[in-house]
Amino acid sequence: MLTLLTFGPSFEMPSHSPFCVKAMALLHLSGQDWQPKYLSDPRKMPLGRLPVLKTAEGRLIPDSAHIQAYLEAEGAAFDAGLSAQDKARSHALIRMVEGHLAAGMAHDRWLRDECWPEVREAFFNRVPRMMRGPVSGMIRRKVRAAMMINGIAQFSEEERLARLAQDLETISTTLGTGPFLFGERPTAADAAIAPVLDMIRTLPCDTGLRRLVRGSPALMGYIKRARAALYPM
Ligand SMILES: N[C@@H](CCC(=O)N[C@@H](CS)C(=O)NCC(=O)O)C(=O)O
Repeated sequence: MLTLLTFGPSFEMPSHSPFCVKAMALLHLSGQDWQPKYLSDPRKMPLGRLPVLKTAEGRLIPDSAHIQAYLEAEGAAFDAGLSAQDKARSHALIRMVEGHLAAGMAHDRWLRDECWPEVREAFFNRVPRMMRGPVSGMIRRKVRAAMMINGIAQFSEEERLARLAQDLETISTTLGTGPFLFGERPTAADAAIAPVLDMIRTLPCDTGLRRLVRGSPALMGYIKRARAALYPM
């Protein structure tokens, strides 16, 4: 039995990390037997992050892309039937969403004062109440610094939203009439991308980014299909 070391559920999602939900979706699609093990502190993990897959032999595999490669080596064919051109588009889309759109979602979770109280309670609920304020405040300061370095927090609200809207339009255009990004059945791109859209949909406060996703019938329909196919809860 495989064990996925993952952050726990929050905001209608099976984990608060999009990379953990991606790994869950890949495991679900692979048909392998697996179970989640919830952690809140990844510092002792091989890369200091989650998700990490623990194999039946006890090997630890960090990073959702390495987990995907492991499952493929074990026989999963997430992108079966895709042309070389579609595989290239899939790769570029995943990089766009994991490198940019996910940062926009994380920006709204961590840096918006209207969202922060609910995010803090959801993400730090294992920290004793007395310590929750200082611990979460320290981590929030680190996240803010990282988002300035990344650049996502440097833009005005209008500029940031315009850039994120281009990502959403790219996803909608690729989706076309669907049902999934590359046709009739979900592929690795859906496993990586749908959780990020779903996390924008379930942001705990009203943001411009959330309004863009909720205001798109195409994206909302896609998220609903992807939830049912990839991480039924
Ligand atoms: N490239 C990694 C990214 C994983 C990642 O960044 N995980 C974040 C949560 S979304 C993490 O564990 N950060 C450390 C922390 O929260 O302490 C993957 O695809 O798995």
